[in-house]
Amino acid sequence: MKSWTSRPVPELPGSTPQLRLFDTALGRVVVVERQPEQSMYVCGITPYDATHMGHAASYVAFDLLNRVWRDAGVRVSYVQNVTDIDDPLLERATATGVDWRELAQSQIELFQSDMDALNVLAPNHYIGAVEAIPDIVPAIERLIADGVAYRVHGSGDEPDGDVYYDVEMAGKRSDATDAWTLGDVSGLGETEMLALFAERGGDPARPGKRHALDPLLWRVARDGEPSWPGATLGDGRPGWHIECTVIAQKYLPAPFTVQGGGSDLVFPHHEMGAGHAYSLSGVPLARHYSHAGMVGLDGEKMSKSKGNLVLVSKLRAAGEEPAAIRLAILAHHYRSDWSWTDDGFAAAKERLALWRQAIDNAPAGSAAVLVAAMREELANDLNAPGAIAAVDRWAQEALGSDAEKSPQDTALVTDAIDALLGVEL
Ligand code: 5CA
Ligand code: ZN
Repeated sequence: MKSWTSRPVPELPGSTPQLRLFDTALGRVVVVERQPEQSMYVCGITPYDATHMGHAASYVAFDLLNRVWRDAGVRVSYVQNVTDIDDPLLERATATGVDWRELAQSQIELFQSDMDALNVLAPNHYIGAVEAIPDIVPAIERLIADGVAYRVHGSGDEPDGDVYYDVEMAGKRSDATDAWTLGDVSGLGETEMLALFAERGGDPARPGKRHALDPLLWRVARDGEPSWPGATLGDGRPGWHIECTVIAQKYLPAPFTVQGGGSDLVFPHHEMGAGHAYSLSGVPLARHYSHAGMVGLDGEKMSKSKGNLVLVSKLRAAGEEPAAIRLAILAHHYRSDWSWTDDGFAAAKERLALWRQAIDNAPAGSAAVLVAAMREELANDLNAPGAIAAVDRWAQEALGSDAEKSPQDTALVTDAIDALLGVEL
């Protein structure tokens, strides 16, 4: 699928500190080993309602990582999926009387124009679940052949043949130190897992499963649902976790550097994806798992059912500047849960105006110090609020200073705010 187009990123002089990043699976900040090429997979949208502030914040978070790596002169191989077939998309299409393909297409276009507006660098590969089906089918066939996946008999309204992943069997397959067992990514106990599994698309009570937490790999065709050829699996459509696993394995090295998404993806999505990948390849899917906090509205969870989604496209249509939206997001550490508020947005607009007022006043020699401070903050687990505070201090000084103004420093600060924070002054 076609991706959007990245805007150019200015190059900055000087050297960069080594990146430290919080790793969800290890539960602590780790040093990310330097490599000439880094690779990341960031879970993409399910295109039935794009792009609310929570989505936007998760992509801006990993855009920071992308920018920190690029600033260090590293090539970044970046893959993102789009879940263009799944239950929520079909349910929304049915509820609104829109063809599911048209709904997906329109929301993907909206998402991409939002990402472009927010200056989020584009992935190298943007891959739909539907286009990945020819790769997903043989992967599931292999899991069945290896005894870590099984077909479930039909019961009630359910036909024969849905395929599930056997979490217990998969966890026992290897005692290598890097082998996957259930809980390795999320660190959760079974009771917590069961609750989240049911909440986030799993079907713990499906009759015939070996374990309540076994996730769906292949759903055989039902009347009125779209389906694709599945070779020995029969016509059907893929489960959610195998989609991301297969796309990541096809387009990225094994293991790739960082698997990213919002914290609601830790379990079951990234847990199961790590299991599928290990079962398929015998090596971990990713070296590190990284998750962005959840964004709410005025202290409440942002959700369709509450009708409190803040959409990037709506703000843009109301004439709000995307750079201010981005700055409002970056004012929160990517790992914290936070709420979008009118006050927060107003503060971001004021800040942007202040930076613009200060930029032509750059005192000679001030820019290199600021760039070093911003890099140090971002290398410390992508501390954007720290980097913003450094720019704030610089701007106050620039406005209050009667030192000699330096066009070179103005240019460097402009470039640094653009390259590192993705904010164009
Ligand atoms: N298509 C799957 C991933 S493969 C999916 O979760 N799609 S999504 O549209 O529901 O979410 C897209 C991304 O936005 C995910 O990383 C998700 O964790 C993140 N996200 C969703 N809601 C929020 C929220 N309220 N706050 C922060 N991030 C969110
Ligand atoms: Zn995913």
